[in-house]
Amino acid sequence: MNDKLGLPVGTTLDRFIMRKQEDFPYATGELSQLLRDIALAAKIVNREINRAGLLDVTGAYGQQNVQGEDQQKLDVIANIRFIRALRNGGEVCTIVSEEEDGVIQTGNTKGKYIVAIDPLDGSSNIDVNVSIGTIFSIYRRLSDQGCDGTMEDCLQSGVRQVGAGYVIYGSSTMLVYTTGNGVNGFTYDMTLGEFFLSHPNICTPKTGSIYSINEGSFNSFPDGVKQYVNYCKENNYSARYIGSLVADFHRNLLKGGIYMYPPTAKSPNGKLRLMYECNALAFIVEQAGGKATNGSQRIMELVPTELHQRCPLFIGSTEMVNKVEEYLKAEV
Ligand code: AHM
Ligand code: MG
Repeated sequence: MNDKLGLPVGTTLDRFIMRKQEDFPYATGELSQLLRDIALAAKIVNREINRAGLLDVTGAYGQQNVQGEDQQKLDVIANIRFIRALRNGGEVCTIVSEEEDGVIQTGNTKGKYIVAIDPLDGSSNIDVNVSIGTIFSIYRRLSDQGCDGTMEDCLQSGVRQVGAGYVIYGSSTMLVYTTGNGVNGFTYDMTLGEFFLSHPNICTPKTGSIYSINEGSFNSFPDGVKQYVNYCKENNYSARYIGSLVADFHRNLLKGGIYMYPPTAKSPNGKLRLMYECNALAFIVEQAGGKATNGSQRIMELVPTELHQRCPLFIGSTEMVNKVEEYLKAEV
């Protein structure tokens, strides 16, 4: 926030995290440190993205990730930056990343936390200067400290998240996160190199009039989704689809709306990944008063069995998610 002269008067992310920690007298500060490490990596990635057109880092890297998707150079760069920051920070023992087949052991065997991350989501939009994002979930390990994190530590359901957030690299860069006590958003001031609290206590509207879905796949949507999309049109809702999950989600969170990625012929389980895309946003939307399901079950209660598991996603304003669920239920 700025005063009348345009000078920043807001709380920095660092101070905010510190104040929150003071609310919990027995907290050791490790989660706070972890959040600061993520913020640091986000600043570095933001710098790389801003200079992307100048540094020859746009375009394909020439390899596919574990999911058979073409990696972009910036996917690889962001992956390296976040892993490095989490490794150096020391609080995380194990990382699950969209860009890596298996788990990444940081060597910090005393670290208490597991992080699941999509380092750069929507990266096919980089070349055309459209908003992209980073999405992360934080879990406390179940195994004892002193050794690497286990698969059981990683495959925890979303209800066990202790923190989650995203960074949107947009017309301005923002970090939005929750540790289970509401949702707060911070805008990056590039000139000062700081995130400032700009969106305290974000609450999402109960309903809205924006629907976000890739309608090009309409013919292979489940009938219930087809009917809901038609319902949106009959009610003159606005269709808004950037094709960058964080950007679509962020707009709907602030304005009210629904984002949907249903099963399609091309992606029978939906396209989005439970562990580092759906769970994090589900935690945030619930903390902001919204809802996230796979069409019938709460996203955060799904139990992952694989690191890169996909699931359908219906997320946003509660009344809108309820409505599409009604149509899906009537279909059976
Ligand atoms: P990615 O993780 O490979 O970038 O894919 C996820 C992205 C989301 O950001 C976006 O909402 C979705 O894929 C778009 O998919 P589609 O082009 O099938 O609509
Ligand atoms: Mg992604």
